[in-house]
Amino acid sequence: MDLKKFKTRNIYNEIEDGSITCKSPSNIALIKYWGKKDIQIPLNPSISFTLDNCNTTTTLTYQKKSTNDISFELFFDGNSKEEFEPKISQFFNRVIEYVPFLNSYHFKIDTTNTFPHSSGIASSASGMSALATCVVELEQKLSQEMSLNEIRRKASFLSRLGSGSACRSIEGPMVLWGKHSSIKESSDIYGIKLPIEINQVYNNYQDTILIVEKGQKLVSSSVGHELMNNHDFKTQRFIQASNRLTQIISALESGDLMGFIKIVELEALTLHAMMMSSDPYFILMRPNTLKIINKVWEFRKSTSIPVCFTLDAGANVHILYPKTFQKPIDNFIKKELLKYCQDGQFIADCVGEGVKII
Ligand code: 2P0
Repeated sequence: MDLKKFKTRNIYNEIEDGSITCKSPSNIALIKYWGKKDIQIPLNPSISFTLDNCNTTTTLTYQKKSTNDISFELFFDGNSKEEFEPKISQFFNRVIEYVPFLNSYHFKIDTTNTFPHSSGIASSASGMSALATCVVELEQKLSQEMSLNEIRRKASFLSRLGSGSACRSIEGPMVLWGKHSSIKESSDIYGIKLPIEINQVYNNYQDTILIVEKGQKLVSSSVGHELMNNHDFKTQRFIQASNRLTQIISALESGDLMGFIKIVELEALTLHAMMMSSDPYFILMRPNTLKIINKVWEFRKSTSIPVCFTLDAGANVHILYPKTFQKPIDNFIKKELLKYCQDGQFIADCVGEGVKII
């Protein structure tokens, strides 16, 4: 693997201080990443929709210093957040060999999310991709050597070192991360905009996120990934994910919504089946997660509206559908599903275009 191209080359500009602000979205995987090796190398390729409304805005303020070490302070919604510091520290330590100029600055990181921290929506994808993009923008100010494509690649590459799924948040509307035989540009070390002609039925796809359970989940994704290493179904699961990726690409190109729905729901249930059959085993779905799934199936059967669900590593349910069906689905959600959400909470989101410099 050629990692040299991700190292900072020349620094031309002397910059004392300043700030950079980036806004980066979360993403929802359709083919799931569950299992990794080494430093954030996925054991199977994954595909995601980039989201739009669930995002993190991060301002990175930098000030030149004389010592040569990593130095930062972190503020979340204006308050100092020590509990998030280890994850940021780990990020800086992993990326420093690619962006050694970070050692010459003290950083203040100010971050806010559009979604509530305790809503059960993972903030690592949007948070880490926003921070990584700020870092790459600073490099560009110092060196002015990268093309837009190189900036995106490097932002995705560094994001991955912070959190695997974060590397899928740089671009939109769909991103592929992980080597797959049918797409030669695909890579294990960064995400790429899915290089296929996506059928227009997927334009402006909607994702209503039903908050079944707020708060911290009982088992972290890192532990879940780790448990795949000795999982009984490991070999078959990674082959299956690659095969499903081939199938979903075909459904995305042809506009075969029923084929798309089948793979998306299978992937969601397989992800949770992996958790339920690992050692130790665990369940992140809640009774209301299952009630919602059954209601979605009943509604789809009785109306033939192409709505489906997917799940993240938690109890919340993402309801996915084409924009054309917004009205009947809004009614369905309001009448039949919100009662299963904690405090009736949900987030109306849709596919988006990735990170933005503000
Ligand atoms: C995904 N998830 O593809 C899968 C499906 C959750 C369910 O990637 O350890 O926070 O930082 O690489 O990216 C969540 O795991 O894990 C995740 P790390 P990450 O979106």
